[in-house]
Amino acid sequence: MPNDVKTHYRACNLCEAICGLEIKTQGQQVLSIKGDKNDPLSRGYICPKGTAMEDVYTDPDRLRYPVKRKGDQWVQIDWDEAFNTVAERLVAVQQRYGADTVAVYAGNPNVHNYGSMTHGGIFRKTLGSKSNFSATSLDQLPLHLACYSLYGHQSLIPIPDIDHTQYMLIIGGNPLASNGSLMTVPDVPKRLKAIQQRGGRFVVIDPRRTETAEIADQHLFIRPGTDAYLLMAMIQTLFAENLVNSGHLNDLLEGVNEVQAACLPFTPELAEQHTGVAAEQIRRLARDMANIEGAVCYGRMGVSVQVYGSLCQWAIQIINILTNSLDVPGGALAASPAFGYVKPGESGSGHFNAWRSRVSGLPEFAGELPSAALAEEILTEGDGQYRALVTIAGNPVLSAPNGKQMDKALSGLDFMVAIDFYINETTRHADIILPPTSALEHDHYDLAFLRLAVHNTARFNEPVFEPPQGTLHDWEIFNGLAVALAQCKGAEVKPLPSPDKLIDLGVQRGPYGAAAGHGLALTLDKIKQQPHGIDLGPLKPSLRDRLCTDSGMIKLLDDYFLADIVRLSEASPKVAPDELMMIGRRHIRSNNSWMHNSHRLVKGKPRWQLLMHPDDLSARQIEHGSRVRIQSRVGEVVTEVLASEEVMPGVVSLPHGWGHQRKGVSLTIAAEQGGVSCNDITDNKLVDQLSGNAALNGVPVRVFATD
Ligand SMILES: Nc1nc2c(c(=O)[nH]1)N[C@H]1C(S)=C(S)[C@@H](COP(=O)(O)OP(=O)(O)OC[C@H]3O[C@@H](n4cnc5c(=O)[nH]c(N)nc54)[C@H](O)[C@@H]3O)O[C@H]1N2
Ligand SMILES: Nc1nc2c(c(=O)[nH]1)N[C@H]1C(S)=C(S)[C@@H](COP(=O)(O)OP(=O)(O)OC[C@H]3O[C@@H](n4cnc5c(=O)[nH]c(N)nc54)[C@H](O)[C@@H]3O)O[C@H]1N2
Ligand code: SF4
Ligand SMILES: [Mo]
Repeated sequence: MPNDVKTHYRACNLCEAICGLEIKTQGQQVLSIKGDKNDPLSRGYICPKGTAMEDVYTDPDRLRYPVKRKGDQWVQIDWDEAFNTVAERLVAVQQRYGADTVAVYAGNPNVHNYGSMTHGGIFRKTLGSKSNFSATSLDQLPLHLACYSLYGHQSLIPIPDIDHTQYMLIIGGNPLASNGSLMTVPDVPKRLKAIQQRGGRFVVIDPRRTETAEIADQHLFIRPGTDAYLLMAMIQTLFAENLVNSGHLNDLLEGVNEVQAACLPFTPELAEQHTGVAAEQIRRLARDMANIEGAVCYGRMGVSVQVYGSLCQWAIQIINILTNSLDVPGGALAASPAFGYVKPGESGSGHFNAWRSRVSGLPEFAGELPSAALAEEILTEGDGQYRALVTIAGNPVLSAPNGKQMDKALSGLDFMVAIDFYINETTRHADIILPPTSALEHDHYDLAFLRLAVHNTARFNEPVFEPPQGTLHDWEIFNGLAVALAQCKGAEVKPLPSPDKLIDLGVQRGPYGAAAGHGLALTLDKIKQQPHGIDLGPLKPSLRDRLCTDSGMIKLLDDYFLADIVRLSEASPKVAPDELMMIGRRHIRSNNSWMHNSHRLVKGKPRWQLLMHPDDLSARQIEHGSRVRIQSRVGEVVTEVLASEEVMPGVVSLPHGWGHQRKGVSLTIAAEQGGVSCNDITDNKLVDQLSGNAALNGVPVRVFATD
C-alpha cells in the first residue's frame, strides 16, 4: 500500500449505536470505511449508513462558509459579518418585543456532536431567552419525565442489560432498523440472537411486524396508542397474582400501595378490549417478567411518541421495579460512563411545569417547551409572539407535527438564523446560515451515548481530515455568536476553551479518575492513547448510591402520574369506522430527514410509501401501487400505497423525513426522490397531555383512492 495511505479510527455519529469505524484515507480522499473490529462496544459492526459518512464529507451541496439571503439567492459572507449581523438582528428583536420572543430549536444531531453539547450553553445563556425547543419533545421527553420523577434526575436512565438478560420485552421499538435508542447497542442483531442462544427469549409488541419482530420469539400486534392499558394491566396482574418482588430496592420504595390502588381498575380484560391483545396473554407477559431472573421491559418511540407517552414510560419503569428487574444484572441498569456520571448533586436534573406555553398552555420540562407548540407561538398574535428563530442542527418543517403550519410560521419570521450545513426544508427560510465543519473534520467524544450504552467504554477520536481554512466547528460558532451577542448587549463574555479540555476535566473528576481514587486514574490523554476505545466493563448495579431525589428514596407515584392514570381511566378512545391509525417507520438506510442526499443510501427500491393492510385496501377499493389521498385533521398528502400484511388491519405506516421536492431546497439527490412528509398530516394538537410530547404515532387518518 502506498505510504501516504492513513488509517484512522473514528466513531460513526449518525445514530445512537456509535459504531467504531476504521477509515482509510489518502490525501483528502476516503478510500474505505469499515467496522473497527477492535472497538470494545461495536466489535466490528457497521450498518450501511456508516460508509455514507464519506458522502456528507464530499457532498457538493454541503455549505462550508456562511451565507446570507439576497432575494432568492444566497451570497457568501465572512464570519465576522455573519456573527455581527445575527447578533444585531436578534438583539434588536429582543429589545423591541422582549427577550423571549427569540426562540431556539435544537435538533437531534446536537447530541451526536460533543462540541454542540459543551458549547450550546454559552450561546443560550448569552441570548437569554426562555423560548427553548428541541427534538427531545418529538422523541424521548416522556422517559426523561419518568426518570426525573422516580430517580430525581432526567438523565439517570436505566438501560437494558441486553448482554445478560434472559427475557426482553420490547414495546414500540425496532432496534433492527434503528440500531437501538436510549440503549446504545451496536451490533444489535447479534446481541438479540445471543439472548436466544443462551436459552432466553425476547418478545416484541408493535402494530407492525417489524424486522425486529421477525426474529423475535413472539410478536404481538397492538392497536396504536393503547399500550398504557396493557402496561397498567401488567402491573395490576403483578399485584393480583402476588408476583410483586422489588428485591434489593425494597427499602427505597415509597408508594407501593398507592400504585396497587391506582392500577386496580385496569384488568387484563379491559386492556384486551382496547389493545386487541388477549387478556391471558397480558397475564403471561406479567408472569414472565416476574418469574424469569434477569428480565427487562424496554419501550421506545412507539410508546413514547403517542398520546400516553409519559404514562407508558412510567409504567415500564414500575414493571421493572416491581419484578426485581431494576438495577440487577440482566435487567435495567444505569450506565457508569467516564464523563457525565449521574450522582446526587449532579446539575441538569430537570424541573417540570415551572411555566407553560402562551397559546396552548403546554408545560416546560428542564427549561424547554414542547416543539408541538413552536409554530403556533410564532403564528399567534399577541404579547410574547415569537418574532425570530435560531435553529441548530434541526429540520422542524419535516420533523415536527403539522409541518405545513411550521413552514408557514417560518416564512413569516422577522429574522431567522440556522446553524446547519444544508439548505433544506427548514433552513431555506433563514436569513443567514452558519455552517459548521462536518463530522470527519472534527474530533469526537460521545458525550451523550456513552452514558446510555449497554456496556461501559470510553473513546476519543482525532479528526480524520484537517478542516478547510476559514471553516469553523459548531463550538467555535457558539463561541463567536456568544461574544457578538454580548457585545450588542453591552456585556462581555469569555469564549469557552475547546470541548476536549472540558471533557478532560470531567473525566478526571469522574468515577474512573484519580479524584475518585480509581486505579485507572483516567484522563483524556489516556483515553486518546487507545483510539479503539477503552473497555470499562459491563453495566453494574449502582442505583442505591445514585438516586438524586431529595429523600434519597424512589417515590413511585407522583401526583401528576396519578392524575394521568385517572385521565386514562376516564378516556373512551373511539376510532370511527373508516378511520385508520397512522404510525411511522424507520429504515436502516435512512436517518431522520437529512441523509437522503447520499446516493448510496437512497438507491434501490423506494422506501417512502404508505403501507396498508390488504383488507383495508379492498374495503376502499384501492389498488396496491396506486396513489392515495391521506387525510387528517390538519391536512392531506397524496402518495403511493403498498399492500402489506406487516401492518395490522386498521393501521397504516408512513415514514417521516421525506418530501424534499420543494422550492429553495438545495439537496440535489434528495430532491429527486419521491415521497411526502408524513408530518404534513401529523397533528400539533395531538400530544401526550402530561408532558406535551408530540404524538406522532397513532394519528387518526382517512385514506381515499385518487381519481
Ligand atoms: N412522524 C414522525 N416524526 C418524527 C419522528 C417519527 O418517528 N415520526 N421522529 C422524531 C425524532 S425521534 C427525532 S430525533 C426528530 C429529528 O428531528 P430534527 O432533529 O429536527 O431533524 P433531523 O432530520 O435530525 O435534521 C437534522 C439537521 O441537522 C443538520 N446537521 C447534521 N449534522 C449536523 C452537525 O453536526 N451540526 C449542525 N449544526 N447541523 C447538523 C442536518 O443538515 C439537518 O438539517 O424527528 C422527529 N420526527
Ligand atoms: N436507520 C435509522 N436509525 C435511526 C433513526 C433513523 O431515522 N433511521 N433515527 C434515530 C432516532 S432519532 C431515534 S429516536 C431512534 C428510534 O428508535 P426506535 O424507537 O427503535 O425506532 P422506530 O422505528 O421509531 O420504532 C418505533 C416502533 O414503534 C412502533 N409503534 C408505533 N406506534 C406504536 C404504538 O402505539 N404502540 C407500540 N407498541 N408500538 C408502536 C412502530 O411500528 C415502530 O416499529 O432511531 C434512531 N436510529
Ligand atoms: S448503526 Fe450505522 S449509522 Fe448507527 S452508528 Fe453504526 S454505522 Fe453509524
Ligand atoms: Mo430521535
